[in-house]
Amino acid sequence: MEESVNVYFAGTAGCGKSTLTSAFDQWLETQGYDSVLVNLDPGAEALPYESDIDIREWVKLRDIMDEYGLGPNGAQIAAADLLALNAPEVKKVIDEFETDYIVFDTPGQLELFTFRESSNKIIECFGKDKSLMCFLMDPMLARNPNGFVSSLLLAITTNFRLSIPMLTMISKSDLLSEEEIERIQSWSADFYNLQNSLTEQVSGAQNQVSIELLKAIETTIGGRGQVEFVSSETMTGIEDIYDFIQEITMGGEDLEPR
Ligand SMILES: Nc1nc2c(ncn2[C@@H]2O[C@H](COP(=O)(O)OP(=O)(O)O)[C@@H](O)[C@H]2O)c(=O)[nH]1
Ligand SMILES: [Mg+2]
Repeated sequence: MEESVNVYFAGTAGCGKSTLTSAFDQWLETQGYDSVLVNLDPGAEALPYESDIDIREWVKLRDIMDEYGLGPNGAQIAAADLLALNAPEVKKVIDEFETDYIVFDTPGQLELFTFRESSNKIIECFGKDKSLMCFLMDPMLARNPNGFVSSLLLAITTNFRLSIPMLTMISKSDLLSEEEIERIQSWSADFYNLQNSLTEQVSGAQNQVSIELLKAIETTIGGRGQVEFVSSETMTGIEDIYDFIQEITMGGEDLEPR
């Protein structure tokens, strides 16, 4: 039995992770692949899908708030750490499925996934070798040059922290106009265009900061902030996720960050 591929969907709150995790899971099934959907968000109140495995069976935000007398923020942090503690148990359940793909919906707030050491533990426990991530950028943020740079920084930071191959996508692309998409594509293709748009958007000291940041990003990722567009509404770009998985897992390359 081939080891299954783990695909994590991450991004800021409300960027469309849960919806896309479910859309991708369904798309895989229609293509004849077997996939298992895992909810890793202990704070989810209502989910737009029925998961195969739900972390809330082990760790639930509401219960933690009651049990430890914590507010939602403290409980989120406790939950993130409890999640890592329970990961081996969850892994046992995952292993009962014989499947090609495991898709993971991650906690609502990105910082819980990016900045807690527990996420690295979870990814390692579930098997890091065949793991990759789909990082979603919020379209309303990414359509402005300053927001695009900020989102890119978040994506890079996440990749740096978790060090698994990452595909960066603008989510809910159906909400963007054709012009907005073209503009973002031009930034993504050439940072020179991004720098020009930044200069138009802001002035003075903030502009200087933006340009210095851009230079640092350019050095880090070689001048290309390549992004794809995806929409759970129109199913645009769903296949790009699959192609990325193939590229990473079939290419015979080690699963190092790109
Ligand atoms: N127009 C549009 N709305 C979307 C799309 N994906 C998600 N949404 C909406 O965005 C909101 C947040 O989505 P959700 O998946 O819960 O985001 P999460 O917090 O990142 O898990 C919900 O109201 C969704 O219906 C999309 O592709 N297009
Ligand atoms: Mg969600």
